[in-house]
Amino acid sequence: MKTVLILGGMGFIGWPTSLKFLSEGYRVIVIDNLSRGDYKVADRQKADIIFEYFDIQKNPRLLKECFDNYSPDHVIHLAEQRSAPHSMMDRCHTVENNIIGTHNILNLLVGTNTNIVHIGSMGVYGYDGKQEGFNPGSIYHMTKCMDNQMFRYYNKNWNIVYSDLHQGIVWGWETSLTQEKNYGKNTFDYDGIYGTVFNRFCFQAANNLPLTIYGSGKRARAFIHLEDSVQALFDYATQQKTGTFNLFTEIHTISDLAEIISKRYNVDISYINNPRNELDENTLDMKSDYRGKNIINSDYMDSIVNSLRGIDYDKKLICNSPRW
Ligand code: USQ
Repeated sequence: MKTVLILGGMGFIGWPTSLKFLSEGYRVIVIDNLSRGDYKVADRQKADIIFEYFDIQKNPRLLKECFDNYSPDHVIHLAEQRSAPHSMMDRCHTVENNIIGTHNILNLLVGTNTNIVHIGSMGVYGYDGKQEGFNPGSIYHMTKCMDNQMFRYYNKNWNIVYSDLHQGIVWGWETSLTQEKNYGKNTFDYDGIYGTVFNRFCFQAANNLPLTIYGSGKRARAFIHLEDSVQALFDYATQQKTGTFNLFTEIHTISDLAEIISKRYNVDISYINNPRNELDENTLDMKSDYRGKNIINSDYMDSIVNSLRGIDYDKKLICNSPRW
């Protein structure tokens, strides 16, 4: 039986990825520090996974024990602080967590045949219309650029096989596997720090709140659905391709997304001062290395919006983004 180590395997992308590998017959080892603290771990441990609870940045010794005990075929690295707004409030934590954590893993891959798959971000290129080289817009995106440099170096010097997947904004909630299995719901963030734009709009539409466009909203961004994101992680892990890949299925401006949702669910749009330091308008002329589903503005979107109707939420969290 093949073994996969999924770092951050309890999170929004990690949990469906864990179930995906399980369904493909893998022994699945999840390592997670439960930093968001709100996962129903007891329910999830009913699944046939091995769960190791520790922080890979602070405990390189425990990480080494896991490598020695389980000899993984693949490592999926999702154990990063993944919010751009949070990274602007806690720069040191984001850099320490993401950079040292990634390096702790790479250090243990030397001398093994284990490949690593990591989620980077389309935001590493910046959104200035050039898309040449790296030009990060936040500390979070800066750490993804630095991760990429470390992958390249470890590949050059020790032939470490890595796939760094620069994904667009991952949207959605459940996947077919998280719905089918009875291990509790996947995580969903609607707030202004961890919630990302399209999921926030779905949540706002479901609860009859105006859609919060920052600035003019004429900024183009790339998107990929959670189910595609998980499939890509599985494909790149098993195909063992080395390199940096761009993964998205659709490009829309924020205002186009808001228009689609506003019309479909009859909700208002509210233009608010942009809390972020970013261009107000940009185009995005990028090619994706992944073919997946184009399902924004579909029945699938209806199913997310309907499942978010009437759930308890805290109004103070809708516009709580830090300014930078
Ligand atoms: N935005 C709004 N209204 C909102 C929320 C966001 O107009 O209510 C705008 C932002 O100003 C920004 C765009 O939507 O221009 C995207 O913001 P976001 O919060 O959806 O995404 P971002 O902060 O860029 O980061 C997210 C994830 C990150 C991932 C990244 C992919 O948090 O983990 O790597 O998307 S990408 O953006 O392609 O770099």
